[in-house]
Amino acid sequence: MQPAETYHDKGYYISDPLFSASELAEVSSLLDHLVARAADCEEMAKDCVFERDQPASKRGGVAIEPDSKAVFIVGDVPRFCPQLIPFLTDLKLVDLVASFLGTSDIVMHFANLTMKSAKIGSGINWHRDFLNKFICPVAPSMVRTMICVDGMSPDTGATRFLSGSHNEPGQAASDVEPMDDRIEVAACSAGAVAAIHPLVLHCGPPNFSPLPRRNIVIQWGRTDVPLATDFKESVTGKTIECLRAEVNRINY
Ligand SMILES: O=C(O)CCC(=O)C(=O)O
Repeated sequence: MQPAETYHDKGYYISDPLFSASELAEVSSLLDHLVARAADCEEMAKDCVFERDQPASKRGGVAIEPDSKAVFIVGDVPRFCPQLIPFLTDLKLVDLVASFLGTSDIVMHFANLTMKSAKIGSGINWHRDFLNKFICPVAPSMVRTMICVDGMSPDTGATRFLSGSHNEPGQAASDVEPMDDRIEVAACSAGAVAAIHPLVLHCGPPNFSPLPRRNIVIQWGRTDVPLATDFKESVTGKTIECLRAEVNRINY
């Protein structure tokens, strides 16, 4: 099956690794610096969600220090780390997105780091990405991709999908049975890309393992479908060409 067929059939797709070991080492080091700055940079902290602010119920009741600097989400990563943009706009990734959206006229909506820190990384409840109140198009013609920098395993809190639920509007997130045999675990190697259909139900358990699980989540949309929301990140509505040109200007 072609990636787009799997994506439309199951509501998600997991690729083989798209990034080489040296590319991943560079991304990993950029993320280490980003996360280290997050807690102490006031400007960045405004765009972050910290583990200390998440309810303990999202990590199985495990308590953490009130001054813990562990981040759950770093928002607008291209703004705080433009060196990541060449990876976020990698042609192999962009080609996949174009095949899922049925057009190469695509724009980025946002990009964040969703990090499940070692031992205390919060889980994510069952949900659909469309509708959302953050950055959302008027129709469900968007896709979220995740660059799985560390890969994902059941132990590190791999995303779980209710396969086929993008075609079942009547299936409520709150009614998913834990033993439903349509639940599939998106285990993957470091450097793989996971794509999430806007209507598929997905969730993820906490990360109690000694290893971090870092995913760069990028939401993409079609150029011809406007946003229904007002909020904007630095990349919102920008094409690949525009984003790459900005990086070239910075490097020049
Ligand atoms: O990080 C994950 O495992 C999933 C992220 C997610 O659920 C989302 O961005 O909608």
